[in-house]
Amino acid sequence: MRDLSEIHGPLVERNAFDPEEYLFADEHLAEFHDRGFIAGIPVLSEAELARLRAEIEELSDPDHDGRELWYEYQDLSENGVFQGGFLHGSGAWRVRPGFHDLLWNPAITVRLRQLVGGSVRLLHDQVLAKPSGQGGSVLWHQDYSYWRYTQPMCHATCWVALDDATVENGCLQYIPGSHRWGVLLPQASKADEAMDYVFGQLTTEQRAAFTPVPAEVPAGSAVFHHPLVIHSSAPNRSAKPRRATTIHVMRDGTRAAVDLPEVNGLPAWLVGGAGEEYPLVDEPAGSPLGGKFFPVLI
Ligand SMILES: O=C(O)CCC(=O)C(=O)O
Repeated sequence: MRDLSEIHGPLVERNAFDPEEYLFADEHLAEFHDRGFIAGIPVLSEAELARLRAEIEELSDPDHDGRELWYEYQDLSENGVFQGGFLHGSGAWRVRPGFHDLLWNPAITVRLRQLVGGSVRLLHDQVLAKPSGQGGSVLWHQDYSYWRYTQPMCHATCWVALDDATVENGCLQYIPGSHRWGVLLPQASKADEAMDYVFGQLTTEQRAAFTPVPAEVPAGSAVFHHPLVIHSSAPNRSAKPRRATTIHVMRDGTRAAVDLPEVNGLPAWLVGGAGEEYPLVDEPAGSPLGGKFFPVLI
């Protein structure tokens, strides 16, 4: 099938829009800066939601058309970095038109531009689907601890609920204010080491302030979060699925810490080069990120 990452812009042309319509109000921005996230922002129409749900259904079949285009794909039988059954993939925008066009949804891009303070480039997307009664957990982590290969840190994430996300089905949980605690090392890979990993890097005051807050949001709405806010999600213990997709972006002009070779035609960053601990420096040695896999979204 056609690789949709060749097309930088929506496949289905959108009506002209007024950015003012989507901008965060001052009090929302203040909440984001205070807590490191803001939850429950409507971003999808009913038609977009239905389309993404239908596409995720197709993508859950490991033999789907376009399987070879994903950056990473773990079906439910693989544990990968997640615990228990979990469909996880990165690169859905290359594989299905709904996920492709979601990247240019102004209800998302206008707000991301506001958060990163300039023109926005895709870093990568993710599909995260926890089936009913078995879907796995995501351990406490900061996103930027995996993204040190992109510098400086001017990143933001939009996580979009494709089902109502609740405590019971494993919604995101955040530690408000933890985006001010600095950059942690990448996450431990085993659940029983996860708290040691986080707590081992925190001060006594930070440990005392480690109070998770669930971000329950309705289907079709989003949570926007800061690259340093500590978050996790618990297994899906409900009788319903918890499907979501996430868009991670960086400000245009972000550079690679160092240039890495390609792996199977993809920048090595996108296929597992992420766990390295690149030192944060004023002048990264690598090139500005751009080209086929890092389109400008707004
Ligand atoms: O969907 C989830 O459960 C985890 C998502 C996440 O960690 C993220 O979007 O940064």
